[in-house]
Amino acid sequence: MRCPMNKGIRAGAARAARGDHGDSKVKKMQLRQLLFNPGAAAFAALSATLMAGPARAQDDPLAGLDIIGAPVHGGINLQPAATNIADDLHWLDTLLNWVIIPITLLVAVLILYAIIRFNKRANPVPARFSHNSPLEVTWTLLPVLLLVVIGAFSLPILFNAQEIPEGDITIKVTGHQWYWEYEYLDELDADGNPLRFESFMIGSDILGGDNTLDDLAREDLAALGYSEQEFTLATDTAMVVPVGAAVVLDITGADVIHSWTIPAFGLKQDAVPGRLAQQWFRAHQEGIYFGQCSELCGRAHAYMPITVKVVSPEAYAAWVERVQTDPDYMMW
Ligand SMILES: [Cu+2]
Repeated sequence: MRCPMNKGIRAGAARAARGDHGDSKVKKMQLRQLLFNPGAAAFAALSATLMAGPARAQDDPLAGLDIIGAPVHGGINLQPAATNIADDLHWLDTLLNWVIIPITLLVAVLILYAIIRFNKRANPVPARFSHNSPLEVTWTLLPVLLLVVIGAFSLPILFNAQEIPEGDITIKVTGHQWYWEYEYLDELDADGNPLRFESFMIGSDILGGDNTLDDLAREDLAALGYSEQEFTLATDTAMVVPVGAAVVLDITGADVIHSWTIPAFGLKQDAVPGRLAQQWFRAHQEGIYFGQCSELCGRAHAYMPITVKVVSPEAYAAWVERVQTDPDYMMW
């Protein structure tokens, strides 16, 4: 298994080659090793190679999470709802299906009936009337009534999604070509700055891959506990939030318009440069949830997925502490 240090260095080198001057953990890690203790760095790399798998599983506060929010082969339904907003959306979806499916069937039956009953052979002498007031009033009022019913149920759900509560946690989400950046406004890193990190697709060119499921991507997926099934969904780091907490997102774009989406949260928000859009969610089930950038944003639009890990409040606190005290952890 290739060690995390190599990966970090590769990632740092790849970013340096792109002229990316982001203040990343990778660069800090790289510099620290080179400047202070190259020998120890080599030893650390070797022991990390030997220890990475089991050590990570034991120590990682994020270990043992099930994948909940992901597409499945042959699936046609919505992903399981993991927030109150998604619960509401699923309920509304069911209601709309009860409205739209009978209407579609009714119209289809009427068309079929008209084709069979009133074709030239079956009905050689057509009737000459052109108006039927009761019928016209009915087919105008009934749809109006249906729209009022739909509006009465959908508007409260829309307002609930759009009214941003006081957040337990506020995270600034920035879309870049082609990765996401997260800044926890309430949590500090080891240097006393707001906790900030980037999130790259496993196997992406930024991490030294070529956006295909090659050997490197397979290794990294396995090292981070994912299967090949999660390729183009899983990222090296993830947004981590505690279950049950109100999470407020300030979403923006750094270059072009992106869109931050987690289907299982019922959440989708354009990330527009120069604007700050707010969204919120309260996840009610622990697990891993995937999403993908949902605004066509350039060459590697398909390769900037989103991973959110919903954990217990204790695991969240342990993760924050780990991030603050172990600068190498963020890559993992
Ligand atoms: Cu994008």
